[in-house]
Amino acid sequence: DKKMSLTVKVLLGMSLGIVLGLAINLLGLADEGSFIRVYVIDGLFYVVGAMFVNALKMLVVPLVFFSLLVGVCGIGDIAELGRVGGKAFGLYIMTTAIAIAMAIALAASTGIGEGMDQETDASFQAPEATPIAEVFIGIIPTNPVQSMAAGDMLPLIFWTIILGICILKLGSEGARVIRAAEVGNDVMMKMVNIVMAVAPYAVFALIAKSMADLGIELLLQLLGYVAVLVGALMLHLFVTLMIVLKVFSGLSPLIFLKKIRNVQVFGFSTASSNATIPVTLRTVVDRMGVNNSVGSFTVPFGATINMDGTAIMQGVVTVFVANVYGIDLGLTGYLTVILMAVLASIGTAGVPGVGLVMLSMVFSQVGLPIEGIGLIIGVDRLMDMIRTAVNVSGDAVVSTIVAKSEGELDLSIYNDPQAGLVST
Ligand code: DAS
Repeated sequence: DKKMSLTVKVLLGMSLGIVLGLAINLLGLADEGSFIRVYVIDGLFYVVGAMFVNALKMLVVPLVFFSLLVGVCGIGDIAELGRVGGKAFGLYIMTTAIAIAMAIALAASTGIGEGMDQETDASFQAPEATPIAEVFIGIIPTNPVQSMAAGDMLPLIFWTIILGICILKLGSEGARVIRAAEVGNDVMMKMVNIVMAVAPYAVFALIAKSMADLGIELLLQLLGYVAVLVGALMLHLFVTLMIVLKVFSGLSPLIFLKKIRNVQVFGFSTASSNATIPVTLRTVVDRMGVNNSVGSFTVPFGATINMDGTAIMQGVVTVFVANVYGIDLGLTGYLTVILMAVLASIGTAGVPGVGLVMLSMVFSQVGLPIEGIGLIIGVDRLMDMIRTAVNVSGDAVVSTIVAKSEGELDLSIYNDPQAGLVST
C-alpha cells in the first residue's frame, strides 16, 4: 500500500498551517488576551513548534560530528578533501555574490522606498556582530568540547576533519574507531527518523503561529519592499541556482526542485538553516544520491557560510533604506555592500534572525542609518522564513554539484523519483 509519504504529510501540514493561521489573523481571533491567542497560538502551537525546533537542534551536533567523521574517513585521501572543500567554498561565495548583486540591481531598478517618510522606531539597536578577523580565528577551536556544546559549526567542522585525518593516519589501527563512527552515524540517522515522524504536526504548528502573528497591515504598507525581496528570492531559487546546477553538473533542475521541497518547507517553517541540517543532509544523500563523504561536509559547511537568501535581503534593504533616507550610495558603496554581505555570511550561523544582525554590520560599513532597519523589522519573520528556504536550497545545489564533479553522486538515485522517500 502506498502510504502517504512524509513529504506529502509535511506539505499538507504547511498548507493547513498557512490557511488556518491567516484565517485566525484576518478574523482577528488572535487578539491579545483572547482564548485562541493565549491557549492556542501562544500555548499549544508555540510549545509544539518550539519543542520540535529544539529536537532538530538536538540532532545537529552529534549528527554532523558522526557523519562528517565517517565522511572524512570515507573520502580517504586528503587531496580529495581539499578539493571538495575548495570547490564548495568557491561555489558558495560565487552564488552569494551573484545573489546580492542581482538583488541590488533589481531593487535599484524598481526605486523602492523613494518618497517614503522615514518615521522609524529608532529604538532598534542592532546586536553586535563578530568582526570578520575573529570569525576566521574562531574556526580553530580552543576547546573542541566547548565548541560542540555551543553548537559552533565552523570549529566543530574543523575539529572533526582534523580528527578524521588523524584516524586515517592510524591505518589499520583506526579501523575500529571508524567502525564506531559508522555505528554512531547510523544511530543518529535513526534518531532523525524519530524526530521526522512528528514533523507534519510540528510544521503545521510553527507555520500556523507565524501566520497568525503576521502583521498583514504592515505587510501591505511595505508591499514594495516585500514584493521586490520575494521576487528576487524566487528569481535566485528558480533561475540563478537552477542555471548554476545545470551548467556545473548537467543535472536536471526539475528533478532537483521536486526533491528539494521538503528541505525548503523545513527551512521555511524553522527559519533556521542549522536546524534544517538533518533534513538537508538526509535529502541530498538519500534522494539526490550524494555520497555521505561529500554531503556530510558540504551541508553543515553551507548551513554556516552560505546564505544566498540572506544576502538578497541585505541587498534589497540597503537600496530600500538608502532611498527612504535619500542617501546615494554610488557604485563603490554598493560594491562595499556586496563584499561586506558576502563576508558577513561566512561568519554567522544559520539561526533565525541572523540576517538582521549581519545587516547592521553592512549598514555601519557604508554609513547607512542603523535605525533604518527598524522599517522592515515587522515583516522580517516571514521574510526570514522565505530566505532561509533559499539558503538551504543553495546548500543542496552546491553539495550536488561538488559530489557530481567528484564522481560521488549516484545518478540512478538522483533520477529515481521514489529514491529515499520515507513513509512514516
Ligand atoms: N535564518 C537564517 C538562516 O537560518 C537566515 C537569516 O536570518 O537571514 O539561514
